[in-house]
Amino acid sequence: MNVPIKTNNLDAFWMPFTANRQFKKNPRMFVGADRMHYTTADGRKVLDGTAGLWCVNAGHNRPKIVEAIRKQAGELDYAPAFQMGHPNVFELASRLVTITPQGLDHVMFTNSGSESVETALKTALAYHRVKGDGSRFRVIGRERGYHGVNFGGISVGGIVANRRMFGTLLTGVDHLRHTHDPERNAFSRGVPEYGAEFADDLERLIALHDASTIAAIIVEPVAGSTGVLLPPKGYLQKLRDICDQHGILLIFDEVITGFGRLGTPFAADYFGVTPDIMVTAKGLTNGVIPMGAVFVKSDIHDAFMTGPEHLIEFFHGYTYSGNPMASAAGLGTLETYQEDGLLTRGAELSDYWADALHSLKGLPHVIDIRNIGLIGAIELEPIAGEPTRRAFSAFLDAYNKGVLIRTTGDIIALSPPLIIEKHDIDVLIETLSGVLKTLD
Ligand code: PXG
Ligand code: PLP
Repeated sequence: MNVPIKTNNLDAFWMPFTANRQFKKNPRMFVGADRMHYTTADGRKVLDGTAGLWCVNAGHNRPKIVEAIRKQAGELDYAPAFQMGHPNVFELASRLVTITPQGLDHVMFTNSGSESVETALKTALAYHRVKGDGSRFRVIGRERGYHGVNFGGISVGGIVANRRMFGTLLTGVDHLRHTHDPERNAFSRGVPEYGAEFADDLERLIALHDASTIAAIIVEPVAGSTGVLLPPKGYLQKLRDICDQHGILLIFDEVITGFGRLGTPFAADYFGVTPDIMVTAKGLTNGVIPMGAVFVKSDIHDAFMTGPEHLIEFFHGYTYSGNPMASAAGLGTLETYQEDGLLTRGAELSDYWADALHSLKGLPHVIDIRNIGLIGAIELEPIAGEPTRRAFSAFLDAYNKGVLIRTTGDIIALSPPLIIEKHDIDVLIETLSGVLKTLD
């Protein structure tokens, strides 16, 4: 039987993290993209102030990436991920570990940030177990943390709306307090001065649970999704020290901060603090083909490499782990980053970026502005009784005025492609200024 295809029916697709009914009444469709701009279905150009969803770090339609994917599709479309290999994934892994912080010398591939988080948590638990330290079964996250949407990730995550519908989640999880302290730190330029002591909250959890039960803690070095919360000066080093003292693994979730976002290859480089496990995705392939990567220190990897050689060392992996198309996109992306110097370009622009953002101080409803590398956030006073409405109006107005921004709660988040030029920053900020001036 032929099923008639009804075109332009928006009903079937249940969109992710979207106000579906609002969208479908008034759809916003992109049909093209090049470098800093999207093209809408009605032919308008929209400046990409968010690098897609924090992932298109090299900008859109980059020839090296496009060509790598085209070529790969015609050569080797898929190879089994388990017990078989293909050259590109080994090349990608080898090249990646030359740019990761020292010691993070082994990498497992996934297909998203969420899967990378699950992989990291499972690796941490299994590591202690293979070392004969199986009583370390707890994982610690942080309030307001975002670690994707799978069960492990929402268990260690701390965004209430992403957790409350989903039952008991993982057991044996606890949370550090978050680091947001607007009374002391509002309108800080870059990393805030106050709050290193928030890391002592880990000591509280250790006193409660005993270190011998804790496998790992996972934090975003800079919390992105919750609305850009920066670590206070000295905070991450303090976490590192406490973890070292107690044999707890430190996991950095660098899904957003990885691949040049802060003006260094990784946030670990920016802060001079190296985790034991580093979770990435997004910028790894410039967002073009889904892929994530989890980097681990050699002693973690080596702890698994025991026993008879014909046996599988770690019972974990995905059908598409390191698949040829994603690996090709990854190689094309790394080449593009290298050619354009994008992993450090943010450092050159970050002062200009900070000045531009902080020029919005004093506009109506603006209660805080935060910046680091090429990330920015503008926090708005919520409309009483109607949280998120004000920022969502700003999002719609900015889109109509030709600029794509992200909002989370009543916070506007910005994270443009790292190829952004000063004149693009001017357009972005001038447009936003116009939006804020007319916002209810
Ligand atoms: N960890 C972190 C730190 C993230 O930011 C994930 C894990 C999950 O990645 P995947 O690929 O499974 O989505 C993320 C993703 C936003 C926004 O604007 C943030 C993310 C994704 C989409 C939108 O807040 N972060
Ligand atoms: N569900 C079923 C029934 C499967 O067979 C598989 C993989 O073989 C999965 C889920 C997991 O899929 P993936 O490896 O793409 O994550």
